[in-house]
Amino acid sequence: MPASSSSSKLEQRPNSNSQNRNIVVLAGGVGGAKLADGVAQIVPPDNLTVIVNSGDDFQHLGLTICPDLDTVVYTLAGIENPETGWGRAGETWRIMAEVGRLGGPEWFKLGDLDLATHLVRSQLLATGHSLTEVTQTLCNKFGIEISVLPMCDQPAPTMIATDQGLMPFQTWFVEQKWQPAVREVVLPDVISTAQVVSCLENADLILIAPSNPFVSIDPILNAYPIRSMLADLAELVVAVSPIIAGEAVKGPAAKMMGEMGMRVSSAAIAQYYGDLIDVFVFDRRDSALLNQEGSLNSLITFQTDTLMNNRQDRRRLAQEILNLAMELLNS
Ligand code: FO1
Repeated sequence: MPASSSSSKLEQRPNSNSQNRNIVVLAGGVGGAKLADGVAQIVPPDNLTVIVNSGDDFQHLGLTICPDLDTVVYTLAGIENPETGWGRAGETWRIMAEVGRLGGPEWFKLGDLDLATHLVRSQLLATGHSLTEVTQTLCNKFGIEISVLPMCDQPAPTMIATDQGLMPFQTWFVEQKWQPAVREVVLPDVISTAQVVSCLENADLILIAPSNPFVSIDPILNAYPIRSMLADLAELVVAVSPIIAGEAVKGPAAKMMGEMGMRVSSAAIAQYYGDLIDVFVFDRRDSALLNQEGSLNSLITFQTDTLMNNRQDRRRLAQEILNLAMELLNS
């Protein structure tokens, strides 16, 4: 909803702290997973839902691979690979090596432990379970109590229109190492799930994680009716910038901005989200730039250290955002 309407919206909520507010995190891969883990360290599991991009899902080696969902699940379970942020810690690669020896594709690295997730998920999907149900099953097995929901149950493949033609997201991102210049991100029309709609209806606070706005957050918003629910409902929407000092914390967000004709800055991210958000959280290193660009109108802004190098950083950032949000919700 427009930032200018935020005060009337804030008045609709009774006083309380983050312990009994319903919080929803919209997340892509690594950045989303880290912020979700920070919030999960503070908020009781029943009050937290993470809605995850499934636009990067694809079929590979006959299996359904859901990279962002798995990154969120592994991170919340504390078993993510600390070097890459995706995949499993303590991974071995015997099957991939043998796939390569037999002439199979090796460009997308699937570790032996990670492959077990793809095998079980693919088998459950093939026997009629929805992606939402399968994700719940995997969360239970990994001991995750909070609710992790895919943005939709239908396949929702993100396509990237580049100077070398239209290609599936993972072809562009991993196989082509996000080098072909991006002209446009092409998103299919998909419908979200009853579970997503219900958690958004009950949300007090929605956090848009510092994930890539174009290939991680937009696919979620594009799953009907998520974008209109964020615009129309009375919850507070807070976005965290994935850009620090003109660079993406991880991945191609900054490169894409340049290629799509945007300024590469935190302010441009805030303007991109526009009326959808009430509060914009950005890194201290960008304060001068944000003041210079000075076109954020009535948006509430909050500056802090947004880098999350360890679990304490995740918790600190989440706590600062929750403190601000509770102050606004209770004012
Ligand atoms: N990213 C890579 O850059 N190279 C890989 O080989 C790769 C394998 C991979 C396997 C499982 C998984 O869950 C994620 C994986 N990723 C890999 C990351 C992933 O493709 C991207 O980070 C996301 O799709 C973008 O958010």
